[in-house]
Amino acid sequence: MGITRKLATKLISYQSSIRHQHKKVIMSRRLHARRTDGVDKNIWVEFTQLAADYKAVNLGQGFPDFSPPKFLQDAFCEAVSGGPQMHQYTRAFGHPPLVKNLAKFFSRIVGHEIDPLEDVLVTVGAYQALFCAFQALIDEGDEVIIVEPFFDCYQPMVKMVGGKAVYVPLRPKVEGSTVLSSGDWVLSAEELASKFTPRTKAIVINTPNNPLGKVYKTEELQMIADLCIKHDALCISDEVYEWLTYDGNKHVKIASLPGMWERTITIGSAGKTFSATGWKIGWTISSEQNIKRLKAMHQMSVFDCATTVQEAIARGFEREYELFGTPESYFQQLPALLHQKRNKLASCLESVGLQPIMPEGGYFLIADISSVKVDFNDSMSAGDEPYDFRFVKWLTKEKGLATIPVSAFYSPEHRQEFDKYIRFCFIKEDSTLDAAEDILRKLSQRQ
Ligand code: IK2
Repeated sequence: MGITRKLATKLISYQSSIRHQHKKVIMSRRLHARRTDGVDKNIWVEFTQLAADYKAVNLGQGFPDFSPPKFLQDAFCEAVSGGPQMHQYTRAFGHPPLVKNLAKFFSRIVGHEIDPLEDVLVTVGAYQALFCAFQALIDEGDEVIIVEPFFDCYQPMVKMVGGKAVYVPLRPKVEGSTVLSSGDWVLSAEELASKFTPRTKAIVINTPNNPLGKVYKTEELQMIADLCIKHDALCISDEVYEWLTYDGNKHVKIASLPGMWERTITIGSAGKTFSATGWKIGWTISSEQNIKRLKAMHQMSVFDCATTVQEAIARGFEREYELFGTPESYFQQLPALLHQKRNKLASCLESVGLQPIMPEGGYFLIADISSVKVDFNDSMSAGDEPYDFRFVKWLTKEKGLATIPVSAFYSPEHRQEFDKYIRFCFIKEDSTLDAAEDILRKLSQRQ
């Protein structure tokens, strides 16, 4: 008995010393890559979960709560029953019918003959297009100018390749009274010019802009183009909301300006174009020498995208090519629908004292929350979280309305200046917008 106990004690101490040594090995080596440091937090993960947890009326993340158009759903069903090849791998850089139709469609718009096989790359949403662009074109030490407010992933994607993000904000030009339109938010030509250095590799722009809804005018794009040409820099142009413009504002592609085709990487999204964000298909269009580099990244990560979905989107573009500029075109119908929804939400916000900034494009609207006085309870005033983050959490948890804090679209340097705005997504059924309106009215009555 004595011997058994002794043996057992020895065994336990041996096991514990092995565990200790194993732990020491783990602790003494860094078993992860540095590029993942500091990029773990993500507003979409956090706030989408919060909206779901509290079953809130969701005007947060940017997706429609209605189905894509019937012609697209039909195209998808036809693709699914279109034979065995529809269920197998397709060409790595884009399903042939899709790249052909994208090239045909956008050649007409850019005014440049786009080669479907050399100048187009199909990706897993615009998100992967952005990832490939930064990975393929930015080196360690390169500077990348990012216009604020910006879609939040640009900054961590630049960081991951060892690049340095340099920020330049769109600022409201306050002439006289209040700023009412996203068009009043402008870049200072001098400030932008001062950001270009010999290390500048690229500038990232987003038009129509998320979250502000600004649609860049030709003169503004020309000013950016002139600087890119002068400093031999690239322009990564995120145009996922290109069809969604209002009040006569027109989307202009910077790639169509003289001297910009070779140095612009234009990024688009089928999810945003056809109200099918879950399909996760995007693309980049650029000159062959740029796309060749992006293709290398794509083939080393994703390789190719889902065949059936690409086939359906190809048919969607084929239809839009035929109907372009007519009232039957989805690219006319969707902005017409969203125009009404934008106005509905804006007038509700205005009537409850949340000053909206009227977006010229996209499907988001930002509003000033300064007039709402909130006494956050202790659990919501934790740490040094920006005011708008605390406000959005309070609105979701206590009032059942999910939105997105606007300071998340700014660099840490400028976040404080813009934490009095929150973002509402208006590509929602009218019943969802009505439910949001009820909540906002009750909120204004308690003030
Ligand atoms: N670029 C911009 C400017 C986007 O807005 C998005 C999608 N954003 O949706 C989240 C939100 O803002 O609520 C993307 C790129 C990514 O597009 P895709 O869905 O095609 O990957």
